[in-house]
Amino acid sequence: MFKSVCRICHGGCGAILHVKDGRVIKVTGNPESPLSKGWMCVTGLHTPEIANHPDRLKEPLKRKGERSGGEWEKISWEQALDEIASRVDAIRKESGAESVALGQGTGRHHYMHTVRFANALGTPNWYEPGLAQCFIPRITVSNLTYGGFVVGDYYGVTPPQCILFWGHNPLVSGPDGELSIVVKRALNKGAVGIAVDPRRSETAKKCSLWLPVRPGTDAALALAMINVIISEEIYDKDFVRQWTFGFEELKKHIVPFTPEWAEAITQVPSGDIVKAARMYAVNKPAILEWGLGLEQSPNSLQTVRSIAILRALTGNIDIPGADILGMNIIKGYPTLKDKLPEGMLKKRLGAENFKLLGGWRAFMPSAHIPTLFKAMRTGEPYRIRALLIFGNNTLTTVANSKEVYESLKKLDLMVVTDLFMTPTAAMADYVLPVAFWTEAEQVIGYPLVAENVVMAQVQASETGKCRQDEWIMDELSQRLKLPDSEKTFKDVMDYQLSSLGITYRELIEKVYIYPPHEYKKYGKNGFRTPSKKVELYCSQLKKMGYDPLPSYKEPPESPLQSPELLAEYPYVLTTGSRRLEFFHSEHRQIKSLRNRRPDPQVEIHPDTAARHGIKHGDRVTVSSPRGSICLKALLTEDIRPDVINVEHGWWFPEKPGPDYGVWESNANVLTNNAPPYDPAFGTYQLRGLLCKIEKTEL
Ligand SMILES: Nc1nc2c(c(=O)[nH]1)N[C@H]1C(S)=C(S)[C@@H](COP(=O)(O)OP(=O)(O)OC[C@H]3O[C@@H](n4cnc5c(=O)[nH]c(N)nc54)[C@H](O)[C@@H]3O)O[C@H]1N2
Ligand SMILES: Nc1nc2c(c(=O)[nH]1)N[C@H]1C(S)=C(S)[C@@H](COP(=O)(O)OP(=O)(O)OC[C@H]3O[C@@H](n4cnc5c(=O)[nH]c(N)nc54)[C@H](O)[C@@H]3O)O[C@H]1N2
Ligand code: SF4
Ligand SMILES: [Mo]
Repeated sequence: MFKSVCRICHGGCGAILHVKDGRVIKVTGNPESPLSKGWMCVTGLHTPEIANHPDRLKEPLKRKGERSGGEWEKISWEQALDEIASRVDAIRKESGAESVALGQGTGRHHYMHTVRFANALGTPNWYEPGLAQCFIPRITVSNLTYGGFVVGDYYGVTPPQCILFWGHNPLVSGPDGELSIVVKRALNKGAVGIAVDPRRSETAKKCSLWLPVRPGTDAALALAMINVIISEEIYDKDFVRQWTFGFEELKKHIVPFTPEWAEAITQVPSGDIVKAARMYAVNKPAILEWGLGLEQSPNSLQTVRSIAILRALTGNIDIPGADILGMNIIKGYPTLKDKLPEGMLKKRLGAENFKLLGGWRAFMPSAHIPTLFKAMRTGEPYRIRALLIFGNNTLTTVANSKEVYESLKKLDLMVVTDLFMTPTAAMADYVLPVAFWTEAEQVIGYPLVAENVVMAQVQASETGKCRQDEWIMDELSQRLKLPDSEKTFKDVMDYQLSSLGITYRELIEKVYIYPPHEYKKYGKNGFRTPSKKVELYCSQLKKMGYDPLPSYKEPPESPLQSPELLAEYPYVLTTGSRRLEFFHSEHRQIKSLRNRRPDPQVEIHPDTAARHGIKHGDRVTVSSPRGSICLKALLTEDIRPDVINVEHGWWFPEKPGPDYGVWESNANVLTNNAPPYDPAFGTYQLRGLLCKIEKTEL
């Protein structure tokens, strides 16, 4: 029996692993966990089925014959690592380290190690499919506005009185800073809920007020709420006076953004906007749960900023039962950023344009995905020759999959590490088998970025020759003689814990480190911003040439902005709303999970469906200017009649490779990676696009 922490998603549920002959046979929730208290979700409880799945990759594979030909040779780790290292070495010597790019998936255990590996390798070009589309706008805006990242305080003695869910559905997507179970408990205990979402999501159903916003117009709604809170003087006057910077500028700026102005843009009745503003401002303490609804449109900076200001006006920062600033009790990951040669900062693809994604002031500087993939495809501004992907199903999770495919085809060297063969891995030259969470070691600070609780993930089982990603990177670093390659990920774990005076082995004994939360930390030294206050007017943005006060901008592809497309594509497309059973493109091969949700679904309002003769369960073709896919109709009144909601991440492991049906129902065949992007983050548009629907002719 091993006590560990589930890492299938970003959560960190305490888990007890029951092991026999080196295999996990059962998993149960660990009641000792201060976060999950014995609870685990349906996917977590299927850990043994995932860990022991017969399709798990078990040995390193080398391509035989043509790319995507589907023929593989099993090779040893020694051979795989020697050959990959020598090919990377040759490419970096011929074309510069920048021509070797690294890719990775969302928030995995090896996340920061990949950044470290990129810096040591001397390449500025690494990416992750979230970042500009996920979390980086929230983290960066929090840092700029409050000087640190905030998370909901569900664990203290004071319960929240109100929770405002903005473009976020934590009852399903829970572990993205908070666990669904604690959110559900807070709502059940009487916190009043408000949901801003074009769908009446699972979370919205538990709220007393639902604002069905037109996708992509959230900034207008937030500006109007700021207008109401200021003009009705229901802001926290003491907090605003003592702890905010730029209130007078904001007050002047906000005058035109009335609820009536916002109603015309968002299509939310002005009366409901006023009601929401009052509910959030008056019911204190309040938590504001924000999510992807805000980050997947090209006005992500100002949208997230406008919403961040609501917390500050109401003083809901770092007080019990509100949004609290993280404690960061372990040392920051040593990413070796000083090892990246200076000239390389300039070469980072997209950095010059998108300063808060790739520039030196960015929270975690990375390459801009559309610019990187264009470089792969066209050689402009320079060629990307090699791509090493540590767990990202690029063909399903990056916008405009067909262009992604064309880009990957141009590579001289492509390496993918994964648990399973995927349509992306099938294009690689080498596919390396990685350890599942039950097979890997990690120090986990949770909630993500805030790190108020520290936990140990332990190796409890083994599968074939699978090794954890960090080990693979360390082995390559040693072969390439990279700086600091003598220190392995195990040394890094001990370094991180040195702030607590313990080692990883000692953390395993303790299971959890959970110091009491210190509220109102700003009372001592102020907020960690240039003015030491919450920046309603953001001086740092101003310095970088961005608007210091938030504003609204219509998304580039929308019924108002692109009327020329409207005749052919009359509906608004959103993609990606999460499902309990799947993590992005994962788990389609896990029978028990797939049986609960066998087909990719498109949510359509019954009135809209009737116009096209579509019935519940029919096959429907959804098309955008980029392409068409086919899904099963789920008719529901819980969605705006003009909105079509498509699941993302679909491919069919049961269909033949190398494609595994990836072109049939993959939402990113529809999405757009073309400019304009958010000017600070380079965010592309995954929601609020235009589409049409028709019944599929069989
Ligand atoms: N249209 C649309 N597209 C989206 C989104 C959307 O809402 N709409 N959401 C975006 C967001 S927010 C995100 S974060 C991304 C997520 O995008 P990805 O990170 O690509 O998503 P996954 O499918 O979870 O993971 C990719 C692969 O990682 C493998 N994997 C799992 N664990 C490990 C591990 O420990 N090591 C390695 N090497 N591999 C592992 C899985 O088997 C899977 O094949 O998708 C983005 N794409
Ligand atoms: N089970 C499961 N859990 C997950 C994941 C998963 O794949 N599966 N993925 C994880 C990851 S990486 C992430 S980033 C999180 C994401 O978690 P969330 O932030 O909750 O993201 P979604 O569920 O994609 O979208 C949230 C809501 O945004 C709404 N929405 C769509 N467009 C708009 C809009 O323009 N404005 C507003 N206001 N709302 C809009 C959708 O209808 C949806 O209900 O979930 C994490 N948790
Ligand atoms: S919520 Fe995430 S961490 Fe928790 S059990 Fe489910 S998959 Fe695992
Ligand atoms: Mo994400």
